[in-house]
Amino acid sequence: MRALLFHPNYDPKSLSYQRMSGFPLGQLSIATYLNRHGHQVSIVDRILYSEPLDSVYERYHPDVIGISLISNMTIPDMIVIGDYFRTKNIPVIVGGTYASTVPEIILGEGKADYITIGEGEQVWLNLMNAMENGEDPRQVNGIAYRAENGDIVLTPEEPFMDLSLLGPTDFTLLPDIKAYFQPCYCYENMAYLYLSKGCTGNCAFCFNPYFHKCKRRVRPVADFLDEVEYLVKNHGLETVYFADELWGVTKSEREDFYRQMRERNLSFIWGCQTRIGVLKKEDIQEMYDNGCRWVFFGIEAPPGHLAKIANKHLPYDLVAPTLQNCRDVGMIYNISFIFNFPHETEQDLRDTVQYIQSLPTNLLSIHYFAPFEKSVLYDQVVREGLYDPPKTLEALRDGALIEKIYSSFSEVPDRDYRVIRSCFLFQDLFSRNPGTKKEKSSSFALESLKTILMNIRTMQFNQWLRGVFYSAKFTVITVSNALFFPRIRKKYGFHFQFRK
Ligand code: B12
Ligand code: SF4
Repeated sequence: MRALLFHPNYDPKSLSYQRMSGFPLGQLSIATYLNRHGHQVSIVDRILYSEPLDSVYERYHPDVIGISLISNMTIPDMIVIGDYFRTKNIPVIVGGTYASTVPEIILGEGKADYITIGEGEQVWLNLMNAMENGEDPRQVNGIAYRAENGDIVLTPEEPFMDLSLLGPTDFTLLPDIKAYFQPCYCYENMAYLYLSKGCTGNCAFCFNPYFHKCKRRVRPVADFLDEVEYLVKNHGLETVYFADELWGVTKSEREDFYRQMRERNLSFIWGCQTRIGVLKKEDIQEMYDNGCRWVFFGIEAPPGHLAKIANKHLPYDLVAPTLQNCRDVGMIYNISFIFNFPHETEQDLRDTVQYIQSLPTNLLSIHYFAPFEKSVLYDQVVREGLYDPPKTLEALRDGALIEKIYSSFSEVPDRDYRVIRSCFLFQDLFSRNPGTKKEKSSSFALESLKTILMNIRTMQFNQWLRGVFYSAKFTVITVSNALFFPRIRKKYGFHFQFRK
């Protein structure tokens, strides 16, 4: 059967310079798997290309189409694509992390025939085979559909697959691989690729415990390195950002990775996300020696009752030493915190500010708590009447998620959050990274500027211009918030600490 998998474009309302396209890894993996099983699957990226749907249809004549949804930012385009193909009586299947958490709303409005829940490869294969053989696709596990009486039915879950059955992803399915490369920190030609899926964490704000069931699975290193080698040798890939939730948890896993890299004589710059408590100083040094130049740690809350709300279970005694070890080794490190947890008080925010300032910080990411569907805290804020959950696609689209402060959650005034967040951002803008001359000379400000300029390669000019405008506005607001509210800074004990 012929299938077409879409990477939908962003809602113009949500456009900023960051709204770029990464490799559509989910669609690539499904397409690779299906093609190896005798189907003909292609990918259409609507972020990078604006070919009209009529012409796409004429070119491919698909039997079925798939649309991926990883956030609310692409809902309008999902509707446009789905409506177009449904008028041609072509079944529409929507999937991906976000779609998996809101099947009732998408199906309730008749915007898809099937939603795949969770990992897509095997479910897609079963669906395509069923359609091809004239069987009822509603017998397939791992999907949601709308029954004749209007009920939304979820079929039994499809078990996780053995990732070694996937094989290396076929990047030749994309017409212009280089269009997906971006600058990252002070490095060029970076792409997101993944070696493992899922994580063992059970954080209350995250949908991952629902999606990956607190399980972490690793692909064969050889498959991953085949992909890197192909991209390095044929397309000039220089830098890899591991899209894994939790990179390299055990020493043996890390050593196996380094050994296989060495055996291929393959060297590239990389960065990853991992957990406090996993890495000792010698491990960080070993990562650095094998090309790693940045590590991301999710801390999210200071020790105490916010940490309990987040259910993060961090070994807090290891936070400062781990960050110091990164600094000593010369590794760039980024730590993240969440503001606006349910019932957060001004004292809590003071504690968070004090805690952050007690750490040897490098880059800092601060998000506002967003109620992600199918997370523990989502259920809590809905139960407590603090959040009126969106019930329509229009309402979902308007829920700006992590960029929005939901005032009903906490006792801290919105302005205080904005000012404190801006102060930390401002501090990052003018601070230097650890590392060699190259990393040190690249401040966050310089890197952001470079990213904006480079995006002109991958965006249409009017999109890019709007992104530049958004960034300029964001910078002006950040700088004014950081400089013009000394009383709020004092209230939370914030003082600037620029890193030299
Ligand atoms: C790389 C990445 C990005 C990249 C590129 C993503 C892309 N494809 O365009 C960039 C940086 C652009 C990005 C942006 C954003 N991201 Co992001 N991103 C990731 C990351 C790290 C990896 C995703 C990935 O490629 N995984 C590997 C593939 C193989 O897995 P997969 O995508 O889950 O695909 C499988 C299934 O979902 C399913 N599937 C996927 N697509 C499809 C399509 C069809 C038709 C079907 C049937 C099934 C299906 O089958 C696939 C194969 O098993 C994940 C975290 C993670 N580790 O998963 C976050 C993640 C997906 N991002 C997230 C978010 C919130 C965002 C942003 C909203 C952030 C922001 N505020 O700007 C934006 C939204 C962008 C958008 N297009 O809507 C969340 C989504 C949460 C949720 N409930 O859905 C995640 C899970 C991070 C997190 N833990 O919170 N992201
Ligand atoms: S926040 Fe990170 S560590 Fe926690 S469950 Fe989600 S992916 Fe895992």
